[in-house]
Amino acid sequence: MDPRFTTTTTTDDRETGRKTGRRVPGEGEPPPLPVSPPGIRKPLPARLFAVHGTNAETRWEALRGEGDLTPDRLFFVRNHTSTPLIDAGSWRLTLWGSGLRGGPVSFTYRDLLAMPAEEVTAFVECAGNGRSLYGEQQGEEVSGTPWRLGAVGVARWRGVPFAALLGRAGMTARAVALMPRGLDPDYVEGGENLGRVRRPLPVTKALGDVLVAYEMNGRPLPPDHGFPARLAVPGWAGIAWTKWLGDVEVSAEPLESPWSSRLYRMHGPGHPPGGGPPLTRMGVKSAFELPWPARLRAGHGHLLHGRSWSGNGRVVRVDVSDDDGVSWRPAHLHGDSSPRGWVRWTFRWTPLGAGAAGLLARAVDETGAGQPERATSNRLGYAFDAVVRHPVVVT
Ligand SMILES: Nc1nc2c(c(=O)[nH]1)N[C@H]1C(S)=C(S)[C@@H](COP(=O)(O)O)O[C@H]1N2
Ligand SMILES: [Mo]
Repeated sequence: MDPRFTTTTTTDDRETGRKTGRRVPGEGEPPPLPVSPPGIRKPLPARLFAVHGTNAETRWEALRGEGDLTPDRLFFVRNHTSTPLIDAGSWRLTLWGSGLRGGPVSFTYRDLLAMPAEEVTAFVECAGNGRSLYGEQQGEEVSGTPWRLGAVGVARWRGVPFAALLGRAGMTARAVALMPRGLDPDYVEGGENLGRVRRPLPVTKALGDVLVAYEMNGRPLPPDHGFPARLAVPGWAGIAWTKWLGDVEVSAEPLESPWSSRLYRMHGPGHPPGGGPPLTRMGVKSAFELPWPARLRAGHGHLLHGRSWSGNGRVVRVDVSDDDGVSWRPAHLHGDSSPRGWVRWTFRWTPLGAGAAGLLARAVDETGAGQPERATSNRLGYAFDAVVRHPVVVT
């Protein structure tokens, strides 16, 4: 038995989601007990978030009435372990490795703030967003955090172009791989210690539109989102967006980690042995700002709201169906989709009879990519990009 619990009884307080310890008279001070979920610092009211282990998923109905940017208080959190509290004064970002002209080069928080900054409005989305739909819609068993569609958020990120930091650190033409690494605790999976979260980033992407971001929506990054600095990798899966960035290996040789060699690849029938290529760009998705299931009155006109986004660029068209995809009507797009963010849309719908119904939305982006009827099966449930049937109860 865990020795921390030998002198206390533990009750699960369902109101607060906290574990509370009661002292046994005559014993020593009770040790600090874990909160639920362990390691996320911001409040996670059940109205706004669904908690899955160490992660918190945004409820789509909570985005109703919000603008293009997802506020921090609604932004999903995907933590392999827990949010570290980092002192910006003593923090250093160190670049090192065989791809640099000289030895390691460190930057302070003040160094970053003093460098020329850029901003990008972009979504960050977990590669596993929509994973539970593999089961719900396709009857496939997959493993991983059972997100619905709330592992995505859009923010305005401000920071230093990664290219500028690599230049200052003396990256040479021999560099072929980068390995950004977080300062959060080691990740242990099935008894195996995989070390700190790290995943190779191709030099070509790093020299493109990647920022070492220190602001989110005009404020310093909140602790849960990577304070003091994280990568912003527009269009790419969240795993590339290293939070609590501590160091970057710059290598003249290719690099790999469990997050590139095994995780974040498509495995299973139809994929190469060992998995497909590392996942990078996210596909096209759409979601309604409605509870799951939604309850709507029959015979009333409802103005439905939703959002669509794509890792390839702007969303140019969204259609909605209330008859399981037999017929489609265009949604009204509000404003121009930002190329790296999402587009908001509305659709007027008057359900006729009471009973169970479904609403489908599908988007097309500027490259012509759309949303298929079925997503590509894979054992770890990544990259669910199919049209989602949002369940509705008409009353
Ligand atoms: N250091 C570190 N960086 C990380 C992670 C992590 O656990 N540790 N999770 C990654 C994953 S899988 C995702 S989807 C995004 C989530 O970003 P958010 O928590 O700010 O929404 O952060 C990425 N960066
Ligand atoms: Mo993720």
